[in-house]
Amino acid sequence: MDIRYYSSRSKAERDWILQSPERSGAGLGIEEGARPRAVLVCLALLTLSLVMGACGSGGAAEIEAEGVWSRPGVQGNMGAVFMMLKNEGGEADRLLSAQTDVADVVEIHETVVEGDVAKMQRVTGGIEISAGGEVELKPGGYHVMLIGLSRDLAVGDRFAVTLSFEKSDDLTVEAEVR
Ligand SMILES: [Cu+2]
Repeated sequence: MDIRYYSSRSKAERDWILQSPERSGAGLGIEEGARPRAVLVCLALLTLSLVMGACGSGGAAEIEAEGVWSRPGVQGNMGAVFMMLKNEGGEADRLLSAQTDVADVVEIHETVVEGDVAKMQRVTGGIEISAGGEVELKPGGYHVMLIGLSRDLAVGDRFAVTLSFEKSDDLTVEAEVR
């Protein structure tokens, strides 16, 4: 028997391996055991790169909010927040909801005119911002409705509003009371 193959092993190891033909594959067994781990690492890296790719600028929606402002208001009454929403990404997205500490309830509304009556209604399904497009929330149109102000909003005050989208991450912006 040629034992040079085992020359890097100690005599005790050689003897142990040579005792049983099945064990002669022990060295390979370690290699084979390592293979599933390598596959798992590859899968993990692939998953990570896919996740990172989805977060990059490659087509995903990327919303920016500019000129965020609010009307003044009195505690207990209603208020409204306006802004310009820009989608810098390559995919359409939707503003679905908003949150703020200064109101009990926050809804996405639009003002619609029926005959000579202007009324507000909730926007079902959110406000769509097309890929590369922009939508202005402005008096007489879309707005973030603040129902039940928890404090007075005086000109010059600032407060945080968090916007939630269908695809983009939540975006917290500062509204200025004008
Ligand atoms: Cu409204």
